[in-house]
Amino acid sequence: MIKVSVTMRLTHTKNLFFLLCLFGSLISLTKSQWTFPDDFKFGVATSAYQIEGGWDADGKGVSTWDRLTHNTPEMIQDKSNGDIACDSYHKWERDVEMVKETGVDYYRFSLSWTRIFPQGYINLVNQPGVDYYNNLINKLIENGIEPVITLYHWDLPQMFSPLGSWTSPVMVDLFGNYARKAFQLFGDRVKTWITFNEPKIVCQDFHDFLGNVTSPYPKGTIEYLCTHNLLKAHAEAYHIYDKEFRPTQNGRISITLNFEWAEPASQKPEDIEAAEQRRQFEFGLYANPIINFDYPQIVKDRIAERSKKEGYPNSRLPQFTLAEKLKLKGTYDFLGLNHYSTWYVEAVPDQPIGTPSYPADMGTERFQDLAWEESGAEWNKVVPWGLRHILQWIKKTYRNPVVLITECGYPDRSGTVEDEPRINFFKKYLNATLQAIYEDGANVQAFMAWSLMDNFEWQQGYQIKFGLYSVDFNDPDRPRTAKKSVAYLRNVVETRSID
Ligand code: GBH
Repeated sequence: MIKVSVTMRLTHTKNLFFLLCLFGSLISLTKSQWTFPDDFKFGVATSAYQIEGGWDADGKGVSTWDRLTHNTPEMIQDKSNGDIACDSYHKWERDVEMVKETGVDYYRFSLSWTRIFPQGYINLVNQPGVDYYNNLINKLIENGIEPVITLYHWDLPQMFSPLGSWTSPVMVDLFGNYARKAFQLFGDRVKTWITFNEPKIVCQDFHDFLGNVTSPYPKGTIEYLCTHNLLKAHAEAYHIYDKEFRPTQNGRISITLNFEWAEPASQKPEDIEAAEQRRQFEFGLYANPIINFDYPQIVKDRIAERSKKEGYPNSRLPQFTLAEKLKLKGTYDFLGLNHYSTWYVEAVPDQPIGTPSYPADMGTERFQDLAWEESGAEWNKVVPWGLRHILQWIKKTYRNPVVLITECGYPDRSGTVEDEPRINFFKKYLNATLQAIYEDGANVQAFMAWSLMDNFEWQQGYQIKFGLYSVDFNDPDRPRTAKKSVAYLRNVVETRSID
């Protein structure tokens, strides 16, 4: 600490100027010592298929990810699967211990739909599955940790694939029924609910992975049918909670959207516009109907125009009725945000009319700066200001909603416990969060680290590791070891500051 004592006469302008500068530097001194607000919460996150294993244990039904990894292992880069994963189905007590060790307030995990309802429909309940989540929830609460539950983190009952999965409107009620049961079973103790994790990945990026669509499928159409039904299913679950459970359970419910920041590649008006167009296609497509009203205008216009030129009788983007728009509007008690990385976006000429697709509808081009710090995943560059820009943009675009950062994290390939780069990543992204709170007035109320432990990283199998704890996947006991980042996070939570 530098101690300054100054005596001066304020009548002199030069001295006044000096005093102002001194004030300025004192303020920036305190800035690096910002602390997280008292009601700011920290958390760690996982998802069912990525950690649980026990894929057919005690009556669990088959999910799309069980089917996909078993039938087409070549779809996964290391041909692995989540059959055992971290074996959290058996090791849940150790998991709770670990969350406790990190010192955080929240544990965000997801329910495996087919562990509770093996056939997807709610007529058949698998009691061991219900017991599993009851035990986990109770143990968390005993340890002073709040459970945050995601209802759908990508593992759909395989039973629904022949129905067309999310491309079918029947999913709205099927999801509503499942959500209602979850609220009945666990809502007396669970006060924060997330309907869907990252609909963009489910609907725009994952078609080959849903395990439900046979090729060929109508590209440029299926994405929007999925979006449409998923949004309606979200609204259905929200209103079920609102009407039937909120009065007695008093919790909150929303959705988690992923957002990779789109920064204009230059200050040219066309690049500024391109970046905004990209945000609307990647984020606004989901956020706008929920927070504002209907799909974003630019999205509606572009898809309608291209559909027309392609000879479709209607836009490939379905239209909501007025009643549906009104039903969707406001179906959030907070906004769940998953954030990993940032891209520069530039304007490029639109693709000629040809095969319809979501990327062609979206237009624009994106790239990353080679100078940006790398991680263990090619797409995941360390760009903390991207998070700050997102939080500023959300504040401006959606009237400063409460934001819970439900995922943010750093992957490496080694899984080393000496994970200084991960610590630096958290330091920088937490600092960006502090800047957004204190300099920009963003209403961010939580930061949940992805992930509690190394786990099954979807198409990349076990090759990339996001964990605060490492897991030995070669040992049948799946022992977990704290990485250095655990102590770092614990210190952040205790001191409420990043250093
Ligand atoms: C999250 O999705 C998931 O919610 C979580 O389950 C997962 O473990 C975590 O990310 C870490 O991956 O290769 O350029 O096409 C984040 C969404 C989807 C972002 C895939 C990056 C790849 C971009 N991610 N995407 S690219």
